[in-house]
Amino acid sequence: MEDFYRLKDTWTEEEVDVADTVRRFVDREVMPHAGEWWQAGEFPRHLIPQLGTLGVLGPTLPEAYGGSGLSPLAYGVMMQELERGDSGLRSFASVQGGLAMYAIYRYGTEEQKRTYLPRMARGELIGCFGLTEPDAGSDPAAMTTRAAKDGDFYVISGAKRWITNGHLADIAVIWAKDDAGIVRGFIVPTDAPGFHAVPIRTKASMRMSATSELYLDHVKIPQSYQLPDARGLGAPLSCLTQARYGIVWGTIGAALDALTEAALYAKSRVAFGKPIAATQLVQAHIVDMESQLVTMQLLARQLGHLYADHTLRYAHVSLAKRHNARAALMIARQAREILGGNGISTEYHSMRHAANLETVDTYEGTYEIHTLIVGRDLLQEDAF
Ligand code: TGC
Ligand code: FAD
Repeated sequence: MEDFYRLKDTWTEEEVDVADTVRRFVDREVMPHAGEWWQAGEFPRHLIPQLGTLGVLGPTLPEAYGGSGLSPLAYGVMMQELERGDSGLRSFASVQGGLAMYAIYRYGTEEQKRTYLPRMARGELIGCFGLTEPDAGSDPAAMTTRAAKDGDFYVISGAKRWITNGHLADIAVIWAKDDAGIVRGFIVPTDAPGFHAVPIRTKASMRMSATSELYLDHVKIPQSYQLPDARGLGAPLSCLTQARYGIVWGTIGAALDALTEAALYAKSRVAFGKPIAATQLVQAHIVDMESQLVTMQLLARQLGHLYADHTLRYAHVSLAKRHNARAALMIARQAREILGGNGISTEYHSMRHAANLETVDTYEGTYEIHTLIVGRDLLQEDAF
């Protein structure tokens, strides 16, 4: 069920090793407590040093910057194993590695890379990525946060919303328009005067993840905190491509956990004198779920090959993110249904995954936005 098409036969030794290591960690440290942490609405901060030691924070970066130069496929299976535990755990790693660290790696100076990246890889320094604003989510070009030049300083003012890791972070990568209206990136220490992070406590999804509003009230930072090579919206959008790639893989983990739970439950739950697994309608659900899962796995694997071959385009990532987030959500909802009344309890995992996947379907570009990205690529017509 987990590997119906025997894709693991093609895994490299590196992929097998990282998957086993992360799987053991998640089974031991996360699975027994995931429901409880999710209910409490808190990110398990005590796991952060262990996540650093496991090597899941920025693993594709070169060793000089604290990474381990992992292949895109090995990185993918790592994200899959994390999200088998909880989407919030994978989100922590995606934002730290795929967004905040990648932004510094791709657009920062050598000094910025050496100052921040190794400590971020070890989990000693936490980062967040502030692009979305209260009135600019799908359309980040409409952002109103401003970075005004003031001698050798920038003064940043504005608000960001829905920022993962926001109130855990030591540094925030903030995207703001400069005096010429060009989007630029800045490394903002979260203890700078005028910077406030406020947790969002009303979530019915992603409850194990820290999500925040960020307020920047005339936050004055030296020019040396600017990411000099980031000019224009393409810079933050290129970071999104990295994190979206991780989501394509991560969603497989959540879907797999839900499907496995539903299949086990169906075999042991008796109704009308026989296991519900022996009814045609439950089998139809399970086969639909497996069919979706296999499609997700094949998409992710080929996406990984395109990445490794340097032929990956962002529309490829959009199609796979759109498909896999929605397919995982459908699988988790069906799993919840098979579990009946028990399915709504966090003693089981499927409802927690389904609730989380509502966010995953929305963040990093909604289903509709990815439809329009792929539509534009295929038809060369902009329909936003
Ligand atoms: P558009 O003209 O399309 O693009 C501007 C420039 O950027 C380039 N570009 C990309 N480059 C790399 N990767 C991508 N994904 C790119 N998308 C666009 C593009 O080629 C262009 O370059 P150039 O050289 O021609 O200037 O800009 P637009 O304003 O029309 O916007 C297009 C649109 C709607 C696709 C874009 O705004 C978009 O993707 N919107 C969705 C916003 C989004 O996904 N936000 C996510 C915030 S972060 C988050 O959710 C973290 S969740 C936590 C976790 O990951 O776990
Ligand atoms: P809107 O853009 O207001 O969209 C509302 C609806 O309108 C959606 O269904 C959308 O698909 C639809 N829509 C919009 N435009 C069109 C169109 N042209 N055609 C058809 N339909 C359209 N952002 C960050 O910067 N950093 C983070 O770390 C981060 N973490 C997040 C964590 C969580 C838990 C959540 C929920 C969000 C996070 N986000 C983060 C923000 C996320 O990326 C945005 O919520 C997402 O991009 C959608 O933006 P929005 O919420 O403003 O929705």
